[in-house]
Amino acid sequence: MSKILKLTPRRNFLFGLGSLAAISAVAISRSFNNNQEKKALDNPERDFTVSQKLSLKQRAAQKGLIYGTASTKSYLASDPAYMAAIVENCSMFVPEWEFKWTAGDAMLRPGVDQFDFTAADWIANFAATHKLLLRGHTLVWHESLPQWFKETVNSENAQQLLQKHIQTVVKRYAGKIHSWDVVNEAIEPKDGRDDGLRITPWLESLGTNYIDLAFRLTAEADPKALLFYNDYGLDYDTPKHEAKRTAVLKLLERLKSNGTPIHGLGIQAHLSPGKNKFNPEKLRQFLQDVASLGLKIMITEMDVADQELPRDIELRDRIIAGAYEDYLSVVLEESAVIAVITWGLSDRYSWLSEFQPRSDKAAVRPLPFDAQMRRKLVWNAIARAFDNAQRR
Ligand code: 9MR
Repeated sequence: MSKILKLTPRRNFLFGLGSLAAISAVAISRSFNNNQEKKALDNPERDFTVSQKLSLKQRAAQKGLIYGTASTKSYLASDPAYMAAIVENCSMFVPEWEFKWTAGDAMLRPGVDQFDFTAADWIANFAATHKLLLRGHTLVWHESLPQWFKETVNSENAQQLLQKHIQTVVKRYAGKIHSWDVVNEAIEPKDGRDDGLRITPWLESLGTNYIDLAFRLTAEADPKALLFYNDYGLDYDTPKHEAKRTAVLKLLERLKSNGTPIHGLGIQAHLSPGKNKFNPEKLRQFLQDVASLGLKIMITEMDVADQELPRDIELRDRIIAGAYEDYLSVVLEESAVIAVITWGLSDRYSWLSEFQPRSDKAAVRPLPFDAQMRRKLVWNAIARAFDNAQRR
């Protein structure tokens, strides 16, 4: 119990990362004074033009792909222009808060025996009304857990808690969900275990089998939904990302060989150009390895952190759009990739403004539309990647 209470909340963890990032921001802005570095990331001649007047979802659909975004009831219900842009551009929707145990202003699990579906139902209705495919995000995560959970969970009651949560939530939306992120972010090589599993309340109370169990319970409660394992830190050519790719692959292999009902891997793709080296070959190989297990792949939370990029908006937007197109043109070569989701649609609403703000206080610009709901080069970059993709 005490160990669980000592777990660092995500917010602090990210602020922790934030301060580390602030230190490396100094290093990076130094390197941006170095023209060579800047040239490597920016090409003022780069072409981001697109042909035809089609939305992102139409361009994706032409290739048998899905494009979607994440948001919350709070933003959608108070912002008709934002809602309209989502409906115009997206064919898939992910609730950023409402299907979690608790997040933002949403509280699905107010108590050990309590469920409050008001906000989650609103999201399910919104998706149905606008014919958006709906993702369930997420059932089992070490973050966004209510205080009562942390005070209650132990090895005697954890299985029952997991079972009750999954059966109740998944059954309620059964038939309405395209895919569930059944387990989110369960790998953390730096926690030091041989299997790379993150040390979480679930692992500590149930052992390694909590992952298999979660997938089996979800499959029983909604046999039609696709079941995904979702994680971040898989994108770059760094020892950290390499270790994560290896551990995720090992986990997926184990789940498949146990006969666990898993259908895909969600790659979050929170990118940070200028900070990490992108190696298309390594990413391609990883995607092939995942696909060879018979799994689908979705890019589930794409955005580009600009915390360490130059302030100049034209230059910054070009670098960000370049990072999107470079990444997507590699992942869309793999036919197992079925969808691309950005973690928000407009810079008006991005977790990065709060979690990874710029030290110069300039607004972050991680998404396809700016804060005034005007299309940015990122929109073009995504459109181009869809236009150039092979048909599925
Ligand atoms: O964007 C989400 C933010 O609004 C929430 O406060 C936070 C905690 O629930 O989660 C953010 O989304 C995360 C996602 O659920 C899992 N991958 C990382 C995302 C960004 O932190």
